Amino acid sequence: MMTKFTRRAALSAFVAAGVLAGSSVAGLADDKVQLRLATSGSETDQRSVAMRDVFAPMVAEFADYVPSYNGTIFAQGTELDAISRGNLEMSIASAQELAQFFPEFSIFTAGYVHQDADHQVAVFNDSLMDPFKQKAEEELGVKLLSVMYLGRRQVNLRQSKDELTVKTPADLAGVNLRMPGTDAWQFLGKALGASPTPMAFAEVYTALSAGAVDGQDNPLPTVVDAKFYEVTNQIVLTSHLVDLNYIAMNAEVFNNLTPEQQATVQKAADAAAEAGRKAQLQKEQELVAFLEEQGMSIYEPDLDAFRNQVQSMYLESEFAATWPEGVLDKINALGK
Ligand code: KDO
Repeated sequence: MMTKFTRRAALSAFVAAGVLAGSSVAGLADDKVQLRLATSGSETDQRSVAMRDVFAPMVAEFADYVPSYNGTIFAQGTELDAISRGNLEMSIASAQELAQFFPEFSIFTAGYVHQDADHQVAVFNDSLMDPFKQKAEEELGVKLLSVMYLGRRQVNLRQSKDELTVKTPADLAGVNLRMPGTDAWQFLGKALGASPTPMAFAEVYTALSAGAVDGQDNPLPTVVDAKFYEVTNQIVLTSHLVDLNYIAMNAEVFNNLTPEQQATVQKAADAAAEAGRKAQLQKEQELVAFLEEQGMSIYEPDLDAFRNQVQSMYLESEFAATWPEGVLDKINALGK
């Protein structure tokens, strides 16, 4: 049977002939760039789906996209350090993680600053973002390619609405609210009026199920995707953070691509971010009915009470002291 003349067949022939040895063999074997992406998100999360189904095919000619989900390869919050050290090429990063390296990134983590998904895109593409992108690239070796929409974070509690009705932040006093581990997240939990507990995303379902925490906060699509509705009874529509992620890539890997490949990677990241954004927004519309069918109580609190407390706490915080002069005004000016 005629062996189909493939790169692998040629390689075997060369190796057999001792023509090629060492790295040149590897070079022939797979001359594509490997783009390993680590995320604490699931495979079915809309950001993961968009990266697999939109980004990967668009770069497939010169890059192998290799995703790992649920924090299995790198625990949540360790991805940027791994990228910086060259042990990972990509992640779906957060401003909260970046704020651990550069405190001024906390401006993008502050409650009630971003108004909606379009506002996030306008801010990320505005020149106000240039110093932030530059710092991440020059000091951490991480290139922020595009902004992804994670969704409006809501307070999700084990207690039934009859047991605990949340109207104002005062009603969250003493509530043990799981928040992700970084300082910016813990502050957001306090600003909501709760007692925050740091915990990795992967542990949240079990902690809710066991009653180790009273609740957590995430957008509705995450509440459904992670099945938190199975172990909670209410959602308070605080929309306290219109949350985002960044498609992050090792800057050296990006810079070593040809200009055409760099343009394709940028286009693919923007296309994936847009596809994920649309899917997440669609789910946010649909899932209220689904969650009510699961027996969840879903209701709006006194949004002014939450907005006023959260915004004033941020403005008086040490986080605000790190925000470059005028940036908050520019962000607000880009909103509706
Ligand atoms: C979470 O841990 O609650 C969080 O929503 C924080 C986000 O920054 C992001 O890490 C997200 O988890 C994961 O992508 C899982 O959805």
